[in-house]
Amino acid sequence: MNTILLTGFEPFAGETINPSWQIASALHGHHVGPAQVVAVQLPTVFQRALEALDAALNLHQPRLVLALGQAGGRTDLSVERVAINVDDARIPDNARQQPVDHPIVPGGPAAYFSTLPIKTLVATLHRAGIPASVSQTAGTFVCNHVFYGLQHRLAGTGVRSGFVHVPYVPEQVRGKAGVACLPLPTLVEGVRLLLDTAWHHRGPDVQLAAGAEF
Ligand code: PCA
Repeated sequence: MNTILLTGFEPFAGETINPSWQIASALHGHHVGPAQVVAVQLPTVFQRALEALDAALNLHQPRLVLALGQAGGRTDLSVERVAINVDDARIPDNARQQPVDHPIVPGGPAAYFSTLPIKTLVATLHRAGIPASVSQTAGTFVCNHVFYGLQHRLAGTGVRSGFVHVPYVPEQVRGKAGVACLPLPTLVEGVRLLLDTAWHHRGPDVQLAAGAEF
């Protein structure tokens, strides 16, 4: 069975929804070529999120994995380039844990790159008129924790994987003046395009300047 694993997180930091899970659940069962999308929700809890991810990897044996997370304040679909080997929580997770400067994998590599064609993904979204960019940091909270754990587990297996941060949806920004959001249907279409492109892409990524000075 050709399976694509698509994960999203439970709400955190006082929110009642998490758009990452709304997107993932909307695409559950969707077909991409011969593959089928399986959506799995991860707890927004250090360690427990990786236990849930491990269970999903073992159960579904996916050929491609995309993890999604909410990044409130971002203005677009942010295709993450790199996961780093540190937990440094500015706020507590949903189990009230707040690790500071803990390695995710003691003795593990400092970082892992996404194994998705990040520039091709951004270019595809731009062609479709959907706001997107390459992000140079996935932060140091539970999203980076899951991204690092995912890349660590799949390193050398040939199974491609990566992480995309998504902005708030409109219902989350009522009363938050000047905070960016995108409509859920735009985000769902964007992630559908990301999965389709990542599944069908072969060979090297395109050369496209998408760096940052700071
Ligand atoms: N975003 C958080 C964790 C869960 C989520 O959706 C993050 O960016 O780390």
